[in-house]
Amino acid sequence: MAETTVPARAFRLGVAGPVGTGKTSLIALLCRELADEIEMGVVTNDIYTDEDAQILRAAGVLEIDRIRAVETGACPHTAIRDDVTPNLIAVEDLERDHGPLDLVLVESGGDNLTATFSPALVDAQIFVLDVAGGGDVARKGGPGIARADLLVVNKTDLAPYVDVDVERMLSDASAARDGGPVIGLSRHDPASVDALTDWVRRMTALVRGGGHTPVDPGPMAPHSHADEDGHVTVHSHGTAGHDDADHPHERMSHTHAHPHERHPHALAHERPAV
Ligand SMILES: Nc1nc2c(ncn2[C@@H]2O[C@H](COP(=O)(O)OP(=O)(O)OP(=O)(O)O)[C@@H](O)[C@H]2O)c(=O)[nH]1
Ligand SMILES: [Mg+2]
Repeated sequence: MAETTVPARAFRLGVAGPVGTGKTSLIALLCRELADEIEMGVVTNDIYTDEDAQILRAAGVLEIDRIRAVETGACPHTAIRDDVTPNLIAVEDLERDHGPLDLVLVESGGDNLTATFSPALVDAQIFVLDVAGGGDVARKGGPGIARADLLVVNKTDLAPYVDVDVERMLSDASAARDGGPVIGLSRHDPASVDALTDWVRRMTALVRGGGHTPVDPGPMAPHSHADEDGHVTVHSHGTAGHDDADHPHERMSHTHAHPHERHPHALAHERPAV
């Protein structure tokens, strides 16, 4: 019998980046532009709320039940890198309820410059910076900037107001990525929106056709968090994708657009070979 290389599941595309760079807006844009031609779903990760999911549902860009939220608890990068189970369950729920899907977008909770997705959760990832974070940020590098599958420099329309030279920032970013793809994006610039949607279309076809091997951009640098009581903890993560004892996970939960019974998912998730 001939082997098929087409994966039985959707292309999982992560969207990471620092707080407020425009991850939810980018996802809304992709839904608006592509939902007519690509079967899509979205999973959002917020620390204590499902606010990003609510924003996307309110934007009316996708059927509300195709937008699911994971509440990550204190340590947002944990949910996309060290303990990906609630996200995998949310993705699998979407595929079970609305499948077959072509593309599931997973938004990371806004985090620091070194937060990246585990390849156990996503097939590819976009890292989002914005010009308002400063023209130097791209030069500083880090695993997301250097090795995400695509780097987006967002809000280029704001560059004149924050004294950033966009061309310079894009060429610095390209240098930090050894020539890897970089897109300057503004939702007010249709050509840049086309560049983004073209990249997503091409990646979807590549991944669904079995022609893409996920790459791990690498672990986070040591970093610190303030907890709810204002205590700051500095820590680092192991490189093998397992939990550190000082990371609280107990708050992580998985919520739905409307209540329905939890299904009996096994907690061990094997990633099908692509
Ligand atoms: N001027 C301009 N503003 C933008 C653009 N894209 C997003 N924004 C604004 O940037 C702000 C943050 O956008 P979000 O999409 O919520 O950012 P986020 O990265 O999802 O934020 P967190 O999830 O909180 O980390 C919002 O006020 C958006 O309207 C853009 O292309 N141009
Ligand atoms: Mg967001």
